[in-house]
Amino acid sequence: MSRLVVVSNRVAPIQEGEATAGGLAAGVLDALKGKGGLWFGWSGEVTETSEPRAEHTVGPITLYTINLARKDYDQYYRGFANDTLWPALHYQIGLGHFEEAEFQGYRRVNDFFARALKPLLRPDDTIWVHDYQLLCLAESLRALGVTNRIGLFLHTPFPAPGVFMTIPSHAELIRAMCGYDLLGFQTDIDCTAFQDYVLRFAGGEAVGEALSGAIKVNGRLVRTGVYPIGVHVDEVRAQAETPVNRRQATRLRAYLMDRLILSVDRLDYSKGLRQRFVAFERFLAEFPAHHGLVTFMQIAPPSRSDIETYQRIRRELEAEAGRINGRFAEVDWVPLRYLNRGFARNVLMPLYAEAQACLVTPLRDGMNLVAKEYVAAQDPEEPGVLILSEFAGAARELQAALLVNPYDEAGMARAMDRALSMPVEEKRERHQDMMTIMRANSLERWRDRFVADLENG
Ligand code: ADQ
Repeated sequence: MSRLVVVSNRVAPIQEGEATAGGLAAGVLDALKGKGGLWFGWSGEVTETSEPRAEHTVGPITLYTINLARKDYDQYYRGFANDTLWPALHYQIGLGHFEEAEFQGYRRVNDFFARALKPLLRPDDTIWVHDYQLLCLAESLRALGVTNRIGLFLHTPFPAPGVFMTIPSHAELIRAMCGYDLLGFQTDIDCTAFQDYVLRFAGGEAVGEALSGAIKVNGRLVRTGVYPIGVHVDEVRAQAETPVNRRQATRLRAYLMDRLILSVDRLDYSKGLRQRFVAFERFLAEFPAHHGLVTFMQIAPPSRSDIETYQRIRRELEAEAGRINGRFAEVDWVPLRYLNRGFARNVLMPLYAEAQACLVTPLRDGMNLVAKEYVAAQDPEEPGVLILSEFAGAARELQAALLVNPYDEAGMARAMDRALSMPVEEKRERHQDMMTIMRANSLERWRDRFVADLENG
């Protein structure tokens, strides 16, 4: 059996026996726990020079981290990855900004990852790379003579070619991505957009049946596929139900009114928070029957706060929250609670279970695991309602949610009213439909299908 080597921008700090964070970290850890293997990435530390830093072992997993120099961090991470690629991948081209030097820094750090990883590799290792920070890593490894199977899973959306082409280095990026053996996407929309670019603009030719996803390009065979990431449904429900967690959530709830609408996001402009706040204001204006009874709680810890666009969205939201509360609050009622910090999963999951509705309305999202966690946390007898953006990857599977367009404030306001007035039978039916799909597309299945396809391709 070949060893699994996972490479991601960050290696999550893990200790043996400790509960781990959600999302990518949980998926990666699961994959590694099953087979054993190596997890390689940046330590999160910025030091004088970029250098290999530490290796330590937790059970069957070896964690290997590297440090980044200030210039590398600025150009690769803060610059090209988060200020050019991230907005373009999320269709926010007006927010992106391109500097050739930052793109060169991105390439330089991908090369550095490859040089630091190569001595650790064995000939039959399978290498699974994660996300938009490392689009060029396979090409860097190939240049060093690495012939192992290398796959990339993109956690973000992949946009339509016309949007991707707004990045001046788009052709070079696509050529580098074609150095992978397998490219995995969250949804058919992302996968088709990538294929469309390669077939129409990069000289690729489809191989085999039209839907096989295999493309011949630059003399190599590249396979593409759709692997929707999921959650551990039973684990989420168990966390939501643990008595001590529940007590904590009930205490939190005691400060709120009868009806709780919850949103949980990283503070990121792709998550549509400003539009959501405005939609909530419209809901309060148009459905006064809920006044005095409803609380909208937005949990959004700052992220990437050393980037200007992120500082701006933070300022905007603070102003909006103040304005909306100023307009509607009463001495005994504050309609909007804006919590600018993260919460541990053992607080978050029971809070999901307590909320009558969850508003997940990104302008674009690769998947959005909050939507799936919310559904998994519900009591099947008395579930809450998921209001979901049609532009979240999760909407491709969770068609039984109340789907909304995040640019349509009136539509979102109506959906809030509908969620709070929905008969319990309808809620149960919708919940059951979503659970059936989520059980089929669990985190285990995502990991097993990707690794099997990469190994057996
Ligand atoms: P993210 O953009 O970070 O991830 P998301 O999928 O919503 O977004 O969340 C990932 C995890 O972070 C979830 O487990 C969630 O519980 C946790 N989380 C989010 N906000 C939190 C908060 N305020 N407090 C505490 N925990 C919070 C990227 C892509 C997504 C894709 C994931 C996984 O942008 O589209 O779903 O990777 O592939």
